[in-house]
Amino acid sequence: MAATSGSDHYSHSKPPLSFLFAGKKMPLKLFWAFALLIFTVSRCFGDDDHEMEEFLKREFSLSKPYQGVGSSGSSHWELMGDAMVTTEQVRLTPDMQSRQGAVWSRIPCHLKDWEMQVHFKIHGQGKKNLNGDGMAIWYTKERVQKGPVFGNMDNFTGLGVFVDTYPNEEKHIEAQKKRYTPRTQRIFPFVLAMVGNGSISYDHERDGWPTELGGCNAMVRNLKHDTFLFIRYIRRRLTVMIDIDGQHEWRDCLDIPGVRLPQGYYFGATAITGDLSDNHDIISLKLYQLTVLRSKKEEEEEEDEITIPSVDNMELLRLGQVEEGMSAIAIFFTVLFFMLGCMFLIIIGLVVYSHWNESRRKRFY
Ligand SMILES: *[C@@H]1O[C@H](CO)[C@@H](O)[C@H](O)[C@H]1NC(C)=O
Ligand SMILES: *[C@@H]1O[C@H](CO)[C@@H](O)[C@H](O)[C@H]1NC(C)=O
Ligand SMILES: [Ca+2]
Repeated sequence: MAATSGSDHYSHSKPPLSFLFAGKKMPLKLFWAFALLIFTVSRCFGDDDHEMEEFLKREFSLSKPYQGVGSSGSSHWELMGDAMVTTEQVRLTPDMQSRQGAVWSRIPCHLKDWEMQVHFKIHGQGKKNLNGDGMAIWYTKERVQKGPVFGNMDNFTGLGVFVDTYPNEEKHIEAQKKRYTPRTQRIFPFVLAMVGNGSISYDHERDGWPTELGGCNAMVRNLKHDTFLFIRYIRRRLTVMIDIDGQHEWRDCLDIPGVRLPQGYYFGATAITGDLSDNHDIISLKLYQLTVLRSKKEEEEEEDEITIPSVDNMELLRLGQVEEGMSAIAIFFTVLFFMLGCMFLIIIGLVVYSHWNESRRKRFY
């Protein structure tokens, strides 16, 4: 097994500190971010990255020239549906209506900490919002199942990271001629993560909002440069980053602790088209094993084996989303008013004090 330091991409393996503050901005989170800042900074510089090593795991990776994929049982990867291999890519769906395709690993993955780097391309003839429906990267118990969730079955068990290119909910509400008040300011294409436990359904009409763990906008269609998605799972922390600007820089998409995923699940990639379509291409999937040193305490915490996927504090996470409307501008004004308020109080205090001082002096004379 070759130990690699990875492609160019991997050279910036240390996330910047802005990591903490990026993504959804909201006062509550900001408060916690500040509260945790010192702690986290010391951790970042302490153990995290320096003692982390990466190893490319070839048996869970898929790259050119895709030898044997889809044609022989000896390949580690299996094609399904309308997926096709060419010299340049694994095309999950062509830019045609009502297609679905997938590529699935044949081997269950028993790694504890890993990172999947997805090199993908979504392109087609359709103008903005006249394309669909998107693709997904999976780490699930089930494999090679057809279905409505970006070409995979509903009620799946495990992790799905979706690149949703079509805003179903918006269109649905427009069609009903209701006034559209966005509950969340989602801009499509939208990347989001979901953890299923076998009985949680993906709400297609609402673009998965009810089960969303977090997400971000990602303008990934019809780009000239390469586009990447990174899914990192370390110490039960799920981090998704994207690199879509051609700058070889990661952008944080979501970062959630307490994500419990069992070992021994399968990696896969799927895509689907409906009335609207796109080419959904996988150029490579690279899985890195991450070797992370754990403290005694962490080891003890992670001792009991996970059998059903779940996310800690899902309710709090959902609560966070309700407050999501708070934009950067709103935060700016909140801070501004807070500071003005403080100044006002100080001035009042000074005025009261000087009055009191004066009247005291008067009393003395
Ligand atoms: C799956 O999650 C849902 C919602 O959190 C919960 O109600 C249900 O009991 C869970 N099912 C299993 C099998 O754990
Ligand atoms: C998925 O689970 C939900 C809730 O448990 C159930 O109502 C639905 O029929 C299931 N769908 C499929 C396709 O199994
Ligand atoms: Ca959608």
